[in-house]
Amino acid sequence: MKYLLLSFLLISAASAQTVLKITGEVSKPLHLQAADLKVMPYVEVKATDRDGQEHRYSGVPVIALLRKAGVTVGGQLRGENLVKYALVRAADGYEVLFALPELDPEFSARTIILAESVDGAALPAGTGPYRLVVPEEKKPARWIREVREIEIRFAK
Ligand SMILES: Nc1nc2c(c(=O)[nH]1)N[C@H]1C(S)=C(S)[C@@H](COP(=O)(O)O)O[C@H]1N2
Ligand SMILES: [Mo]
Repeated sequence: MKYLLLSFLLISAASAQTVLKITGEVSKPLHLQAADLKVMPYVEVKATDRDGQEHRYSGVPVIALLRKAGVTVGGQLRGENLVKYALVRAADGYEVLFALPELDPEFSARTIILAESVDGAALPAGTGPYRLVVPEEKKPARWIREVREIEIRFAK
């Protein structure tokens, strides 16, 4: 009985874990759990991986995450807000940066996603649970694996 209770507590604690933080210049800082991401809009994009093959990735468009956190996108992406950027940080300390217009469909024709699956399967350990997929980028250096945080900052 004691062990049953203990495993129940451990399982609840594990499933309540924050998987992604959105911090910095946002009106609503977010500590999202896997279940919060599951109910967000999902899209599928085709992109060419490092192996030179096209794959189907699915996940949440980064713009949807920014809107949820109250980042100045869409009609608010003008004036001084044009010098804000998103710094994306991974479990291994790797970081990549996007200017906000790169992530906003009013500026950019490509949809950058926080992918959670490739060709219908979950991303492998060391890559997932979430990685960015940046379609039409000639090299995948910004396809950051094991994403943990998106921090919005002012470049001044
Ligand atoms: N977290 C994390 N993501 C990362 C890197 C890294 O070192 N750490 N390297 C990047 C670089 S330089 C490349 S080329 C691609 C390689 O993607 P792959 O692992 O799918 O081959 O991952 C990118 N994402
Ligand atoms: Mo790379």
